[in-house]
Amino acid sequence: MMAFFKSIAVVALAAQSVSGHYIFQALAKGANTKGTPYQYVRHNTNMNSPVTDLSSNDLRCNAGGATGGSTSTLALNAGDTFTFSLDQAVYHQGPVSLYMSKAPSTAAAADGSGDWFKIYDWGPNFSGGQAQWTMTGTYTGTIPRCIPSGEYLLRIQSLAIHNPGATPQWYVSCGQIKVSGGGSTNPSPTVKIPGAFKASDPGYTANIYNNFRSYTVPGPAVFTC
Ligand SMILES: [Cu+2]
Repeated sequence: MMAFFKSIAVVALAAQSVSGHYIFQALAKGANTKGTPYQYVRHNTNMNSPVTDLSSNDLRCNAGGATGGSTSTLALNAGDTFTFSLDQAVYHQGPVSLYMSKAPSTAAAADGSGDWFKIYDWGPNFSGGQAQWTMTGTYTGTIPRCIPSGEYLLRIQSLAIHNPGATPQWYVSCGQIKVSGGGSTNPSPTVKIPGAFKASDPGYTANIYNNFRSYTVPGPAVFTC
């Protein structure tokens, strides 16, 4: 019986890998909330097959995510929590990070070519003697209280480094948000995407299976108010 069930599981896993990777597909206000897929998150056109080119504009909001299309913009207050949820839990090891970029006009019209700042990293926890990554189906963050009010792209990325020696993979989605009740601090440091990530970044080339005791998440330092 065990062998029978095991073979079913293997078939299911194979089907899953054919149908595409995990996708950050929904954004909602609140902690651990599951929103409606693609209501506030831009569509991708690649079944979330990962972006692997460090010079590609697809690193901003994924393939097909350069414009808002039918995506709505979620109203949040500075200091609010929000949650990105996926169709299935992240299953590749690597860091997950949150970025924001203020839209020149509306979030729907923003192409992600402006300045980005990072608001959170889920890096590895080494306290158990072995690296533990946050691999889950919901990622909750907080809008910094001090940033200016206005419309932003809110971006989440999973950098998959589960296969040392192969090209790391980027799983990316952008949400559209309108922040009210903000402050007057201009976030820093800022980066451009592409440009923020380099092939020489230690966190990009890390071998997570060999003497893996420390890790630096690629990208700028996390901005805090
Ligand atoms: Cu994969």
